[in-house]
Amino acid sequence: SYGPELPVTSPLALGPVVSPPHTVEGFVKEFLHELNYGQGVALSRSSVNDQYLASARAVRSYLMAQWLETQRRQRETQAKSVAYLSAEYLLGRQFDNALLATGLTDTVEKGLAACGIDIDVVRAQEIEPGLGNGGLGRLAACFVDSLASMNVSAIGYGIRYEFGIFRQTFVDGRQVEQPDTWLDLGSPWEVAHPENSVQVGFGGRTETYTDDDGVERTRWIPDSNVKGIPHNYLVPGYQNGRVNTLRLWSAVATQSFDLAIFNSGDYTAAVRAQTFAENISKVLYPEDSTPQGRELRLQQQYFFVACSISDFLNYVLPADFDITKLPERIIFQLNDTHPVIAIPELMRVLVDDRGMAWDEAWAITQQCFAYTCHTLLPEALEVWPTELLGKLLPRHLEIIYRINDEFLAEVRKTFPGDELKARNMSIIAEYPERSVRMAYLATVAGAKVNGVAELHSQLLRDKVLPDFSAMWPEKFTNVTNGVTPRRFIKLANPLLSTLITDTIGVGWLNDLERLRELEPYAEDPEFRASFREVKAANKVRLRALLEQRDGLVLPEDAMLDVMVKRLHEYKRQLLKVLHIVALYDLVVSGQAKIEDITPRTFVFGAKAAPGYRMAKEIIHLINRVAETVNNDPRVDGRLAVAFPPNYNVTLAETLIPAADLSEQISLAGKEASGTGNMKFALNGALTIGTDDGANVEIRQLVGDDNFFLFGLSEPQVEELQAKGYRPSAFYESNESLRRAIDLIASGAFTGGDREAVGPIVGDLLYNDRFMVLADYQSYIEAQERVDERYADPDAWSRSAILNVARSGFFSSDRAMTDYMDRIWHVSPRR
Ligand code: 475
Repeated sequence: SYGPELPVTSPLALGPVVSPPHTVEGFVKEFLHELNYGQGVALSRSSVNDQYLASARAVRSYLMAQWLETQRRQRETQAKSVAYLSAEYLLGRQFDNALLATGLTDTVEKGLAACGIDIDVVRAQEIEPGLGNGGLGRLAACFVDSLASMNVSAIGYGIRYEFGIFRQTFVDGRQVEQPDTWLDLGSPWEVAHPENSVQVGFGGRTETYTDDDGVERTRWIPDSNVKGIPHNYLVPGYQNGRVNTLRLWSAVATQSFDLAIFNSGDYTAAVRAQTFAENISKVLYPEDSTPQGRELRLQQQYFFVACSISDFLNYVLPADFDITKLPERIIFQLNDTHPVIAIPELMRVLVDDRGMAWDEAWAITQQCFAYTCHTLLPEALEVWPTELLGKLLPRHLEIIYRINDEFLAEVRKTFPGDELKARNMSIIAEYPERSVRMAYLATVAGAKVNGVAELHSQLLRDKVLPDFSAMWPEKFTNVTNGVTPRRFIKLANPLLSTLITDTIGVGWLNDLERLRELEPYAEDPEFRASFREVKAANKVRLRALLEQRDGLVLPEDAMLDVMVKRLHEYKRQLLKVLHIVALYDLVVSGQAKIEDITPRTFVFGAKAAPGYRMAKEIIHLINRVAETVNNDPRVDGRLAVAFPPNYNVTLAETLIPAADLSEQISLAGKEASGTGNMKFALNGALTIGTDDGANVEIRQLVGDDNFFLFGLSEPQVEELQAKGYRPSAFYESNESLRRAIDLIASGAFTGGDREAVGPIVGDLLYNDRFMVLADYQSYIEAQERVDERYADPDAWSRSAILNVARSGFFSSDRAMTDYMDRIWHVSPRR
């Protein structure tokens, strides 16, 4: 609780909040203050880590002033806000982003230099918060950046995992995971508020009782509690003075709970309880797209949404807020099904805690949530066994049953006599075990449901949720993903940014459609030359990084052909491998002269879920192929394969700007959107890709001439599937494909070991769920068109420039505008 009202303006007429002056001297003072009094070291004795922590805290002070002001304005206006609920935020490093947002880059560089410190050394000290797996987590980070940059009142809620996504190492070419100890050297960007902790219950039972007005009510009596401690991360808008909040929760044991057990004399049980609580925010589940239904995962999900709802209702909203007006003040956006348990939680709070009638609470709840789906793979759609859910959250299961009963009554009214329809649409599945379909719950409760690219949204409507879209066509919409141009153009590619600004002036970074103004320069030889120089310099920068980071030495002056994304069979890293092996085979079999092969360096970056066997085999194969190709004198360095371990946001920022060719080669209909594809196009790489996810829209925008399309379309995939797909037929009828597979199968890359490649070869020939073999020939032909275009530097540059000029649509600012218009019905502050 707070004390008496204090003045908004601080004494001595210093203004509402006192920010350090935006001068070199102002920064140095703040920096030394943090170093001497925060870290407790003298400059002369300070370590790089001390210097990093002190610089970060000094920069944070500038943000903090704006953050306080942003919050004051929000309290004043009480405008409708967006609460983004996401189990993952793949933030990337904070330091440069904070400098860019505050416009302090030069000031800080000079200030540190005055202290004898190289800003690059300080930069390199930061370990990125990797609190996400891949696309979904990075999307959340882009969205909170855009919301702040567009001056939208928004708050992000999530989990402060003590260990983020594992650090990937390779031992004998195989992936070995190491814990991500990102907090070990200090976490200068967060502000913890243990005094604002929230208590969350688990387990126990429910009971009914009659309240003072004689009304029958239900209450939940949990058998354990944990405490959520909020950690605020500041999310600065791009040079607009707004700083939003990202609030991440960490779990600790509650005192009362401990005491009860301690008093019972069972010390070890008490310590176990502590462990139970602290396990909840211990580690990010490293499964991307194929989550396992683990109890701890459900605990994590409930933990963070219960904390977030409580925080919003009891702390963010004013104490006298009329809760029936909730939809006028908030929309909770559900980032996939991970936070969907928030729906019964809000119902529980409204009905059980606040005494609201069920129907009124339901009407409110239905206006407060919207759901984004990020997948089409059936194995990625979350279901929770009712047994597990009921044990952990008995009251929530009751609420879900009631929601389902009322929903099914509506279904039976809409489709009279169609009991099959009711069974198909039921939130509760009966087979193979009774469980809750979280996507259905989100669809029933949500005001809107969206997919993340046009094709994906269409397939979501037609294939995943057809009955729902028939019942509520207006519920369904699309918002194509986007990426933040601040991080992925301005910070990642400073040379290109300067070239753009020199050409079209300032202002494009928060109005990315203005990149269109570059179109005429595609025909300008001078501009094309400058554009090529930028790409060449970015390759030099990448070479230096990979040599220093991993001891990898890339050849100079080769086409850089990049495939970076999570390792998954549907993304088809194997198709890329087959291409490399086929080229290698051409060389070593003497079918082609090495001089006739376009020099290419293939770069992979990919983590595999630790339990995903086949993905790990593919990683091993890539490393083996790399070893063989790179060390074969016949290849003479004209083909090279690099697989730097531990691909993350930080590496992406150097890798993507250097790329010539972007590999987006998933089987059509499987990649919901992709967002890496957008980053590459915006940085002037050409895409070789299937008609899948947002590739479809990239191709439409950049034009067929500037995109290398190949492969089956989604309807063709369906057709082939329906008539019976036999991969071995493709193997038998295609010589190049047969030779490539045979070469792998022969053990040529595994030191003669055929068993090591058995699972991969066997799967390709007899299963090939993602139709690698069916798309092989088309892919090889598209790669030949790539070589042809690349042989003409002017033609290539023209296409690359047009990719940049026509990809402004893929700014996450545009995505936010679409969410605001189609889903949230909020507008930016002026
Ligand atoms: C899609 N992650 C991309 C991206 O919309 C799309 C799932 C379960 C548990 C943990 N993480 C996940 C995803 O499903 C995921 O990242 N999906 C991706 O979302 C953003 O661009 O096509 O695969």
